[in-house]
Amino acid sequence: MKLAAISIGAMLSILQMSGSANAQMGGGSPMQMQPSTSDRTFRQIEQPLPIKVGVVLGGLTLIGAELWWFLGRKQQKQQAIQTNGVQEVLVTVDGGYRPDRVVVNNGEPVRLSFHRLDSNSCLDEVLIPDFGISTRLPVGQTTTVEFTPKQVGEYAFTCGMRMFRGVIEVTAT
Ligand SMILES: [Cu+2]
Repeated sequence: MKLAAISIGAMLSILQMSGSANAQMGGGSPMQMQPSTSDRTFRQIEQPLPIKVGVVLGGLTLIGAELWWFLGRKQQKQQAIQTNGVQEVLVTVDGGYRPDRVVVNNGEPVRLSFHRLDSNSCLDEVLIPDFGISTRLPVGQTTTVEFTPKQVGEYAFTCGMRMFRGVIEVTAT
C-alpha cells in the first residue's frame, strides 16, 4: 500500500511538472510574441503524441525500477550457524549479496565469509562501517571478516559505493 501511494505521488508530480512546463512554453508573454533570432533556441517544438506518451511511460518505468531497487526487493534472511563458539554465515556476492539479511546473536563472535562470483568492479570492496571493516573481495575467492557485536541493532554492509547493501541484524541472546 505504501509503495502504491509513493508511485501515485510520483506519477502526479510528473504530470504536474509536464503540465507546468507546457504552460510556460505556451504562455503568451510579450517577449515570446515577438519572435527574433535570439528566441529560436527556446521555440516550442510540437512533439507527436506517441513520443510524449513514450517519454512519460519511460519515466514512470524508471521510477518504478528505482522504487523496486530501493524498497521493493525481497530480502533474503539467514540466521548464522554456531560452530565452535563462532557464528558463521556464508554470503554469496553475485549481483548483490545473498543472503542480504544476516541474523546473529549479540555478544558472540561473528565470521562472515564473502564468496565473490561477480566480477563487477562495484563489488570489489565490502564495507561494514559500524565494525570498522573495509575489505577487498577478490573474484572467485572467499574472504572472511570477523567481529563481535556488542549491541542489539541493525548494521549495514555495503559495496564500496554503497549501491549494494545488506543488513546484519544483531538480536539479544
Ligand atoms: Cu558498488
